[in-house]
Amino acid sequence: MIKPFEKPIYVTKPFLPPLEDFSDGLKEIWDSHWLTNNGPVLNRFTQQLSNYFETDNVCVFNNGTLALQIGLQGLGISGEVITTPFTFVATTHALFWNKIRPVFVDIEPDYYTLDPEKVEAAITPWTTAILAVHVFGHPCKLNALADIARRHNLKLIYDAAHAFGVRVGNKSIAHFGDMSMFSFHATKPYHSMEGGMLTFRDSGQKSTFDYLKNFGFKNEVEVVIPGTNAKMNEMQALMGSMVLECLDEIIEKRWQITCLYREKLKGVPGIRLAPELPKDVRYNYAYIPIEVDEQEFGMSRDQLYEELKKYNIYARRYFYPLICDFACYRSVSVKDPLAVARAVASRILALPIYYDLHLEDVHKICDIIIAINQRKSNRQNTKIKGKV
Ligand code: T4K
Repeated sequence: MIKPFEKPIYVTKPFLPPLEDFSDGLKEIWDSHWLTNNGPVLNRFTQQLSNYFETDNVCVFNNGTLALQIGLQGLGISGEVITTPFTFVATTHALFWNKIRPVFVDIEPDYYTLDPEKVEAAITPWTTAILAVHVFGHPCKLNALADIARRHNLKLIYDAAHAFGVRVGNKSIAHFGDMSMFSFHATKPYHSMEGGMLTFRDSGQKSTFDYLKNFGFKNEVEVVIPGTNAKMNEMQALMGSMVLECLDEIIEKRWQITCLYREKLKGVPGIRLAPELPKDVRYNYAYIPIEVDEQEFGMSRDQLYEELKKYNIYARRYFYPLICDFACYRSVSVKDPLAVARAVASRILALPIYYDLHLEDVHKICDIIIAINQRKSNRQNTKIKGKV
């Protein structure tokens, strides 16, 4: 029997820069007494992001949810938006807060992103945009979605909350579609404690987003739009700036962890990992989602999730239930049967991955999964023999 971990192993754990370095940064904030409202640290951080993403069209927010909400408002999206039910609930909430009707369509089975064929079939005269999610950092079907958006004159918006650092064909993923939202939440590979960002194609939008996140102020005496307060503060910006400097190292470590999971779980009956991404994708290894096939593995995803807890491993069922099954969205009419999304939501389990996770611990997590599987198969074999 493998011993449980002494301390809980959560699905994620934020990377933190050395405390002394953060304290040095805090000193600058203490000296300036400038805590929020476009302070010097935020301005410097915004410039770093702009360099990193190779565009001036960036706008930083206090979290990803408000970034997306404001982005939709700023682009004037209304009516119906075609989107995925297999995501974090904030994607749909951002539509709701803009009084936009979500039209849920199915995902594709490999990487769990929106299925372009289903998108095209769901377009109505009220459709104004597609809101797709690079779920787990897996790039959506970029060309197919762009083609549909162009032919139907729709805005193409990406929830790229999981995709910081992802590149496709040597271009940042931020350069696809009309607008992308990135989350800098503590649970993400890249973070600023809380935070978010929009990148966008049309530079003319920048001032609208800036006004919207600051109550609509254009200057001290003019409010040009009923905005809200979604500003990032100086401490978030300091964290964001420091974590950005370590991003390559963070991604490298997550790559090692992912390779080990892939190697160890390969061939375990009933465990499926997403296929390797195409060669032109530089992935950020944001999550380790596995699908658990109840028949082949010998137990359901929920049973495995509970079993892992006995070993002090806290995997997460990202993303279950589907958004359309949450009480607050059950009244939304859904025409697509969502066959793939339903199956995936019932089987998906995100395993622990974070910078501090030792490779020995990854070995152990996999050994535990293998042992659980073998124990179950042995019990089933004994039962069958007993019947013969
Ligand atoms: N769109 C998508 C597709 C998203 O996934 C998200 C957020 C958004 C939009 C909205 O972006 P933000 O407004 O959040 O910027 C977490 C995060 O809170 C959320 O940001 C994230 N997606 C979602 C996928 O995961 P929970 O409720 O699962 O997090 P929680 O608090 O249970 O944390 C998970 C584990 O992480 C904990 O068990 C322990 C560990 N943890 C967590 C925190 C917060 C730490 O070790 N330290 C920490 O500080 O939602």
